Amino acid sequence: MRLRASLAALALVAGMILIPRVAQAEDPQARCGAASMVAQTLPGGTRWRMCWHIDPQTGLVLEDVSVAYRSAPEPMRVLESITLGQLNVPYDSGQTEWNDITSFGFGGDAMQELTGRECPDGSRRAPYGGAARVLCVTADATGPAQRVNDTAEQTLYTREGHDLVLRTVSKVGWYEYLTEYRFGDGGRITARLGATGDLSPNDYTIAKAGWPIGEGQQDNAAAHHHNAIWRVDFDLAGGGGERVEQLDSTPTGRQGRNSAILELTRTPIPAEANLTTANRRWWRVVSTTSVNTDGHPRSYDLALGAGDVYESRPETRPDVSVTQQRACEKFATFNLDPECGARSVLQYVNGEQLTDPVMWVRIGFHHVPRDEDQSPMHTHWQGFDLNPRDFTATNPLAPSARATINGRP
Ligand SMILES: [Cu+2]
Repeated sequence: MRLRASLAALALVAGMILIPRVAQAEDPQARCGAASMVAQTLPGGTRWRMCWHIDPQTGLVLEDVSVAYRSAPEPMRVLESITLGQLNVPYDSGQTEWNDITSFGFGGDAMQELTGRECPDGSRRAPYGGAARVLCVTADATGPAQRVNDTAEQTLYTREGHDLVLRTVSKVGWYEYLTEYRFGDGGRITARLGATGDLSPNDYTIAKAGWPIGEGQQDNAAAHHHNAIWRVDFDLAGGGGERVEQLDSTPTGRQGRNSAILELTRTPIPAEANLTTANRRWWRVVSTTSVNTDGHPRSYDLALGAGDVYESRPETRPDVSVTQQRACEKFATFNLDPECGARSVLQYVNGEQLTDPVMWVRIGFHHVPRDEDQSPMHTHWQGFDLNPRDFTATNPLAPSARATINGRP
C-alpha cells in the first residue's frame, strides 16, 4: 500500500513536469492550425483542446475535442464534432413557425461581434480568415467541485471547479441566441442555448395561447417553443467506432432487508433508433477499442436537461435519435442537400448498423412570456450534459493522498 502510494506520488510529480510537453504536442490529428484552435489549461491542470469555426447555418462548430488531465497527461479525444442541427420555433397561436438554423442561420450576418464588456477576463477570437471577434473564451469558476473531510487523517480536501467556456451570439429576428459550450475540469461537456433579445412584436394572440404583458389584459404575447436539436459526433479516445447502450434501473418488486431491490438493465442499441426518456433511463456511447486502467471501456453518458417536448411534429417527439455518421446528414430537418436524399432525422433512422454513431439531442423550452420579458428579455437557457463514465480509472482530480483509492477499500 505504501509502495503504491509513493509510486502514485512519483507519477503525479512526473505528470506535473510533463504538462508543458503536452501543451506543445497537442493533437497531431487535429484538422486545424493554431488560428482555429482553442487550447487551454484550467487551474486544476485539466487541459481541453479543440478546433472551432463558424458555419453559416449552424453557427459555432467545435471539432476534434480532446481532454488531458494532470494525472493522465496524454490528450484523449472525446468528440469528433458538436453543433446545432436545428432550432424550431412554433408559436402556440398556430400563426407562426420558424426554423432558425436552416431558414436564417446562426452564422453569416447573424453572428455578432462581441465587445470586451461581453467577455470579461476572457479572450475574444475571430474565425480563421475573418476580422470580427465573435467567439468569447473564458475560464469560469464553478464553485465547490469536490470535498472530503478525512477525519482519520485530519485533512480537509477541497477543490474549486472551473469550466472552459466558449460562447457566440447570433441575432436572428428579434431574438439573440447565445450558443455556449462548457468544458469542465472533471471532463463534463455542457451544450446549451440561451435566448435573449426581444419578444416578437408580431406575435400577439388570444389569452389562452399567450400571456398579457402590457397594462390590463389586452396584449397577449404568444407562447412558443424553442425546440433545439444538437448534432453530436463522438470519437471516444480517438479509436473510432463506438456502440450505444440504453440503461434502465427498474424495481424488481422484491424487497431487501431495508429497501426495494432495483436492477440495472443494459440494452444495446445496435442500429439507428429514436429514443424516448423514462424514469431512471439514460444512454451512453461506449468505445469499442479503448479501456481505462481498470479494464473498463471508456464512455460518455448523456444527461438530458429539463425540457418541454413539442409533440405536434414527429421530428421533435423523440428525446434522442442515434444515426450512423454521414457528413451530408447535417440538419435535423429541412436537410435539402440533393446528394443526401434524406430530409430529416426521422429519415436518417432507417435501420443502418451503428459503427460511428451520431446523437441528435432534442431539448425543447416552452416559453410563456411574462412582464419581465420587456425589455430586453432575461436570458432563458436550455441544454444537456455529457459526462465521462470510466474514462479514467479514478477521479482524475484526486488529491495525491487519495490517488490510490480504487475499488473496495
Ligand atoms: Cu422565447
